[in-house]
Formats: sequence, C-alpha cells, structure tokens
Amino acid sequence: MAVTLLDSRVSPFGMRVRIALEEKGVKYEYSEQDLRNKGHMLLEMNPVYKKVPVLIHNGKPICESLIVVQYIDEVWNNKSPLLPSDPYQRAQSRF
Ligand SMILES: N[C@@H](CCC(=O)N[C@@H](CS)C(=O)NCC(=O)O)C(=O)O
Repeated sequence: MAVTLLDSRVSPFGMRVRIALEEKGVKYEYSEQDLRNKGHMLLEMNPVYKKVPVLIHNGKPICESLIVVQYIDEVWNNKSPLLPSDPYQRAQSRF
C-alpha cells in the first residue's frame, strides 16, 4: 500500500500525522512542501485548503490532520489504537 505524506517539518499539524504513522509503524514517503511556493502536487491533492498535511494513500488524498489521524487509526487497526476503547475516555482524548 503506497503512502506519501505531503508535509512541512515545521507544521504542528503535520507532526500529529507523523506521530500517528510512527505509532502504527507505517512506512511512508515524506515529501517536504514549500508553503511559500506551493507545488503542483499539493494544489492538486488539497485544492480546497491548499494546506499540509495531506496523506496520499494508494493515490487518494486525505486532508485535514484530525481526519488523517482518524483515517490512519481505522486503516491500520491491527496495532497501537490511537484512542482509548472507553467512550468517555475517548471523548476526553478528543477534547
Ligand atoms: N486545519 C488544518 C491546518 C493545516 C495548516 O494550517 N497547515 C499549514 C502549515 S502548519 C499550511 O499548510 N499553511 C499554508 C497556508 O496557509 O497557505 C489541519 O489540521 O490539517
């Protein structure tokens, strides 16, 4: 399964996604983006907000860091759940 992350090292939103990928042990290609001169790939993959991070999984983009983290948790669900199983604790974590 091909995974690419369009990101910027200084982005705290990207950091969220990088931590989730590391926790899950997902191998991915990292693609640093110049946010002052946005490239074709970023504009094509996130035409709505034109922001990083964008996760590209098997050619399909997922945008917005919290949505990406939830996606990672759902797809790679065989290890390291990112949220507690208890609904209340999960709500607290999300808060
Ligand atoms: N709500 C977005 C925020 C992402 C965001 O603000 N990314 C910044 C980098 S930290 C960005 O791409 N900025 C470029 C711009 O605003 O044009 C998320 O959670 O992913």
